[in-house]
Amino acid sequence: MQRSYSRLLGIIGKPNTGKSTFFSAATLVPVEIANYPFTTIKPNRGVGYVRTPCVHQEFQVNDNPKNSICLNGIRLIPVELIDVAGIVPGAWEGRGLGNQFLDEIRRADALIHIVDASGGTDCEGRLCKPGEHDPLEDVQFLEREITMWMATIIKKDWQKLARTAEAESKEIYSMLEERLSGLGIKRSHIFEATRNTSLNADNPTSWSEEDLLKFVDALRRVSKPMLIVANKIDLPNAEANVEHLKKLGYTVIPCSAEAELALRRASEKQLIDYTPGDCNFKILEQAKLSPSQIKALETIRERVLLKNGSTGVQDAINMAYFKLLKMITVYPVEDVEHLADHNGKVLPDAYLVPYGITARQFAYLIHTELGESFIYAVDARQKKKIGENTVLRDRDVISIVSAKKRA
Ligand SMILES: Nc1nc2c(ncn2[C@@H]2O[C@H](COP(=O)(O)OP(=O)(O)OP(=O)(O)O)[C@@H](O)[C@H]2O)c(=O)[nH]1
Ligand SMILES: [Mg+2]
Repeated sequence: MQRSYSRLLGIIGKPNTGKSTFFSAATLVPVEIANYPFTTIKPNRGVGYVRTPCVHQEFQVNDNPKNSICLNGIRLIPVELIDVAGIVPGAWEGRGLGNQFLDEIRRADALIHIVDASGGTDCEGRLCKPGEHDPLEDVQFLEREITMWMATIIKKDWQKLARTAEAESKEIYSMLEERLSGLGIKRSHIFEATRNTSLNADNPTSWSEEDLLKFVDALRRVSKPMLIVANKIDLPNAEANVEHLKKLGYTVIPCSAEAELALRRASEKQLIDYTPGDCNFKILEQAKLSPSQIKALETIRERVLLKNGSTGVQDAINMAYFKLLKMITVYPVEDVEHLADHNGKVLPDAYLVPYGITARQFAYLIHTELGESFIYAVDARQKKKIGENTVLRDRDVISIVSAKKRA
């Protein structure tokens, strides 16, 4: 059986910030996009890509990608995204479309918070005078919404849980893990949150209401790490708002989801040469573009790409995977000489795996049987045997030698 380390990225934010535009730009799934709140009601799920330089150039071979795509030396590895309805202040208590929509992000491993950086939408996503609304308010309210939603779930039978843990000398970690598994929260998250708040896990009945909320907030940070994407960077006022957020210490990715969507669509029709995440594009079919389309593309080049280095959509997905979720890419092969699988396909797969994974854990990921019969692995770059406990590095090319077969 093949195990999976796949992760789900949740695209969230107040209504009308460009969540569905971002989702559609990343996945090319056609979805409803409109300039008013609550355009999206039912969540959209789709596949986007993480971008990483492919190792085939370094090894000077031609590759035959199978589980991913290789475009102009760039490996694009599929990842799952979910775009949900807008969240408004008080959603945890049922306001707007309420709890049901917070519930959609239960399974998300990391969150991409899309903010309207132009300040042209109020706290509920209604259009207002451009620049009138401060996006800082959105950043702060959303964190609180998620914390309060989690707190409501945890508080339900907290007293009973804490008392039982103490009376039966059970670990609060395992009890909470069971209680919170539906939220995608793992034991390691609970452990880290307790440590970060210096609360006494042996005596949970002594935690005050404030302690509990502090704990839940820490739990949110570790179990649903969040990235701020400052969307609509192409509009006036956006740049100043991004600078303000950065000055306050927030990590913010300037973004124009609309620009990325236009570029991806033009590239799909082979009108331009553009790989997601590129800092520029080349027009291929000038004759097939109308003067207004050319003007729109040139505006994107000038106002977005040349100013910010990219549209920001790909940077956000990469940052979520590589920084927030601390994933790396590893290429499994069977034949180290030719970097091929048993069908002779060169560098067919690129796996996204958590940083810290060992050679043997990686073998288990490919197949349980391969993990069980693991003898050693070979690092194709160094042409060197590595043991089961060797921690793999980003962009490693690895062959597993097992008692049954090679991978
Ligand atoms: N200028 C500009 N407009 C954008 C950008 N991204 C999205 N928009 C516009 O913002 C409006 C809302 O976009 P949606 O993608 O529907 O926003 P949403 O956050 O999914 O909205 P709800 O589903 O209602 O919560 C639309 O008019 C988009 O065209 C951008 O990068 N720049
Ligand atoms: Mg939407």
